[in-house]
Amino acid sequence: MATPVEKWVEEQAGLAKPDQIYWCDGSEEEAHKLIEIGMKKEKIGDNPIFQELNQKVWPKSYLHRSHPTDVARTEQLTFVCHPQKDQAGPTNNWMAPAEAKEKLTKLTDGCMRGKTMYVLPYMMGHPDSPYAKSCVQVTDVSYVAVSMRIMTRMGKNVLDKIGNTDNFVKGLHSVGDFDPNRRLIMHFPQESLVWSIGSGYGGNALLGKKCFSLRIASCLGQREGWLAEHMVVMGIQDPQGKITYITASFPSACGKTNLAMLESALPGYKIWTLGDDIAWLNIGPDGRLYAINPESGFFGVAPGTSMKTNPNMVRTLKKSKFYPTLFTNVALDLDKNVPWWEGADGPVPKRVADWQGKPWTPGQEGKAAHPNSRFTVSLYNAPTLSKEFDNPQGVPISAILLGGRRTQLIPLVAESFDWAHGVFMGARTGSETTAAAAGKTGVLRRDPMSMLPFCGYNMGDYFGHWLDMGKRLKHPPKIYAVNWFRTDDQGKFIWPGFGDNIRVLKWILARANNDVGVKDTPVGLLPNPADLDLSGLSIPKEKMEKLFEIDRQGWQDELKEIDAFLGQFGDHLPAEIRQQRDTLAKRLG
Ligand code: GTP
Ligand code: SPV
Ligand code: MN
Repeated sequence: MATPVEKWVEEQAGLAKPDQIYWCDGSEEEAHKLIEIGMKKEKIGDNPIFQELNQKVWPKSYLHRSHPTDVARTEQLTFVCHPQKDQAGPTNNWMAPAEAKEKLTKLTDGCMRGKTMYVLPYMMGHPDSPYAKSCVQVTDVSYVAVSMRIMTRMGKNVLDKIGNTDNFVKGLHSVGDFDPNRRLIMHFPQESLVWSIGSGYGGNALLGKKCFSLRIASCLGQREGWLAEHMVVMGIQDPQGKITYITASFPSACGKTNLAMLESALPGYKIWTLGDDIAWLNIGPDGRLYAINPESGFFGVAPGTSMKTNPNMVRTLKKSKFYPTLFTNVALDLDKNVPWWEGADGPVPKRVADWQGKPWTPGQEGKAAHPNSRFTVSLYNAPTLSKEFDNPQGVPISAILLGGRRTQLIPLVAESFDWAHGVFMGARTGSETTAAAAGKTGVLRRDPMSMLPFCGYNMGDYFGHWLDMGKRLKHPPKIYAVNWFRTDDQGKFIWPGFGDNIRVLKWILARANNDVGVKDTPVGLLPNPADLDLSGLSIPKEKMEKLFEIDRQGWQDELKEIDAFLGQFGDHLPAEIRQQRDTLAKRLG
């Protein structure tokens, strides 16, 4: 008798009609075989899927060039297909499930002819974790199969775990013909199914990542009483050796990876990494909030990564424990056969091929590396990996940071008055768009808890769920709004950021221990200037003041934008959020 997994795979194969089906076991040996296939057999246009890089300088590393139209998440082609539109809310694209499936079925019919269907059994979370979920994705490209081995815990054992049950999250993926007009990423929360056609790009194609671990998982979390968040999970070790765990949300390409593994600018402090993109937050038996990272790899932004900004990531990429490491859409130093990107260490190489393989010279129009070029590398390579990473229970969280990319208005750090105010801070968060999603960059939009593109249900209800979580927590973590991105009159970042962000974290630790007081302002509790450790920095006093100024007129304008955004949710917006909004208006005067 076929198991439910086998039956489901057979059905998908019946529709996609691959030449053969290959069940992946997740082993290193298999990864070598898949890379070999990607170098010699599978192609995108004329490009092989993988190109070997200089193994002496970048061990176990391969270059992948994507289809030129397929370089970022495509939010306009992403749908959440609840039975009712209202369940998706005003911030998601919605289509009725039957209509969505009809469209997808047409696009999928025969799409794997002449190809291999890879079956990927994988876990999100440690297999022993009560919070982990078993999943199966099928795909038709070696790049996705290999990426999933890095990003998730993939292996035959997952099939044993699922056994004869129907208890697994389903992912049907095909790159189709890469035609953006025939590209759709659709979610069916009721069936724990993701169906994605026409893209091989990270968030569109590695279905364990945003599609399952955020969009579908957020729906599960709402039903089951937990949160799926676009957050870093990290430990901060102080000079006494005490480790405090926090989570932090920032929108795509706004600093999570950099924060998650920062090298402290202050002596005696050390960061331990558990995750750089996704956190699942559950209430533990002791009434505290516990976080796990369901992933096991980084899919990080390459441009800007260097020994100066993120030395621990450079070390991670050059370490060779886990096979393999992938570079997608970076430029290539043709003389050395090593990856290169804007903001990399050292001088610009003499002969450069851009992300599409064309000759590139400095000063010409367009970047050499795609602004959203990325690396895919195992978390187990990271020198900062926390010893708690494989702890099935996760780590207890003492503070939650909610960030955004704001050149003006939002202070460097503000503590919320209480949990409900913190939820409002998250709900009102705005951020400028980045290259992580297709479309214009630098456009200010509301991005509550950095979840705008990832919340799988009505965001009004999502705010309500956050409020509920706070009420169920015996010891709710403190919530902080942060902003590393304020600029001066010349448009330069005022705050040095990166390793210097430890200074803000140090203040947050001091607050967690009730060691320092605060300044009460209309928008939150700000540090007293003397309590922020600026030793070794030389930021002029008036610039530091700018980082904490309360611009009342600016906030009035902000309030209008907040109102317009929150107004969309109608009855779904919790009364407590309205009250928080009114309190802010009153405090601003
Ligand atoms: P996703 O993987 O897309 O979810 O993004 P992420 O939040 O992990 O983004 P990442 O850490 O890779 O951020 C990349 C961008 O943020 C680059 O442009 C960095 O230069 C910039 N960045 C990160 N940290 C800082 C900081 O502290 N200050 C400033 N000014 N820029 C930063
Ligand atoms: C993001 O865009 O937030 C990412 C990359 O982390 S992706 O996997 O494409 O979602
Ligand atoms: Mn992300």
